[in-house]
Amino acid sequence: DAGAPGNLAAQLAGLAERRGWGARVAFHQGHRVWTHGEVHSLAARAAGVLAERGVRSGDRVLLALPDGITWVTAFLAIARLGAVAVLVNPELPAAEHAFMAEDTEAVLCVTGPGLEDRFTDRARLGADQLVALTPTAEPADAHPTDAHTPLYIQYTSGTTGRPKGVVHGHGDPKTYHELIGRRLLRITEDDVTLSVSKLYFAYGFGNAFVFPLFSGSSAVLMDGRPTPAAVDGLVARHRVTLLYSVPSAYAALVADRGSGHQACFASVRAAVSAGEGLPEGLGQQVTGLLGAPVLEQIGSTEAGHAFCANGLDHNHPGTVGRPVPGFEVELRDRAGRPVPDGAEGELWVRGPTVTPGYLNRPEETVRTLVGGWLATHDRARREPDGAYRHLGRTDDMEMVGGITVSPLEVEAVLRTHPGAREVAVVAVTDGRGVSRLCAFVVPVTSPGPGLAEDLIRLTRERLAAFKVPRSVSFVPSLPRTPTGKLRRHLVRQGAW
Ligand code: 3SK
Repeated sequence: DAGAPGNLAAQLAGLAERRGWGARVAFHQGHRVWTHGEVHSLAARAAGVLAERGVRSGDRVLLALPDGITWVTAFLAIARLGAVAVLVNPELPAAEHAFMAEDTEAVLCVTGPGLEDRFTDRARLGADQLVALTPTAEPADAHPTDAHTPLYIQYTSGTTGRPKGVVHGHGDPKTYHELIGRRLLRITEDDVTLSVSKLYFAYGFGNAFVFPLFSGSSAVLMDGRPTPAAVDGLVARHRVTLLYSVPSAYAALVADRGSGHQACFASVRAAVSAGEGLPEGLGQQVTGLLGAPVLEQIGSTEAGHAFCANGLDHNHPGTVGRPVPGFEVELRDRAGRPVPDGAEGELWVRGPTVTPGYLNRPEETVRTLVGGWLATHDRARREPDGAYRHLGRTDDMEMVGGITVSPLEVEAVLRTHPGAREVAVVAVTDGRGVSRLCAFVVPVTSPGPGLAEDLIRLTRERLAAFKVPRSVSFVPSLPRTPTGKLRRHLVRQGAW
């Protein structure tokens, strides 16, 4: 009963008041907590600070802060004024921040620690100044908006290419919560969330900002790296009930803690995995370790949150689940025709929160959004129960010796080796223009002699000869997007 989806900040403040959530904890950060009442009151005053700085409805304000209460109140303050928050990863290089500020014509940049020398060509407000000015500022009124009034912009480069700004409206967060938080995950006031994915990213924004504020529950905000020690320490300390993570972080957790149930995870009632495909074996190990179901889902920045998901009522491991109610999903061939049932195709989705388009990119908008349908560039197959099995990205295929190879198939074999923590297989072209399949492996521990030969032998035993990598390189990490999707083009270029 959040009311008609008008101004998001007003929707949430009104909901918290009507439901009596004022004194309930909304966010934990370090040793501090903030109640729902405190969050909405801080946000109204922070909106006063931004209004004093000249921010008006429709203006774009760039938010380059680490996860924390200041991020939350700054976002709600921008929303309250009817301005548009541009959510950016604070760790990006200066040139990418400059591009995003320019592309959105941001009137103000709210910056975090370490970014003091950024955005020198436009108005800036440091997080510490915002925090200092907020308590004494006059609360600002909520600007009237409707469900389609732009609320926030997130950048996506997908796994390739130049970043594109994706716009979402004031009505979208309520829909994410109704469809996913409430119906599929059955979040209640008593849940405690931990999301490895950060707030500036679509997955983290829904998990740790939208769902807690719409359900009267709480989220643990983590501004550092989600190392296994950080994750299990926070789960145990805050008695986390919902853990949202990505396959590479789950793999690190299992490599560190094993797959036998551990008491520190006793409070977890469900885990969610997204960002890239969760290998079935890893899913089983995570279930063993947490003693809770792992619900895989798939979404995108353009869709706002997940469009296919497993839920507590229906979980089909190895798939990304069924279409989220309200979303339609079609599998199409390259010519855009629907494929026969059971065949592989490209996933197209249509649904209530799909973005109207990219900022300043009419041509890319027309290519990606056709008649209200979004081309996801994911490949999938429909299972008899209506769940979708994710088969990688349309740009995942590699060409070697004139033959197309799915690197995912080779990676799945390499991943079964106990010495391999993460793997990526790509075609690399040598100085003579010859393409060879090469494996890049993050080893579990420092690689002993013979590990590379072992891995090659494994693929030779299980795969056709043309799918066997010609070399194995050990690397400390692989390039990934903030949700853990492999940046295959960077692996191909050897540039990370
Ligand atoms: O990356 C995904 O698959 C995802 C899943 C849920 C919500 C948002 C995103 C981007």
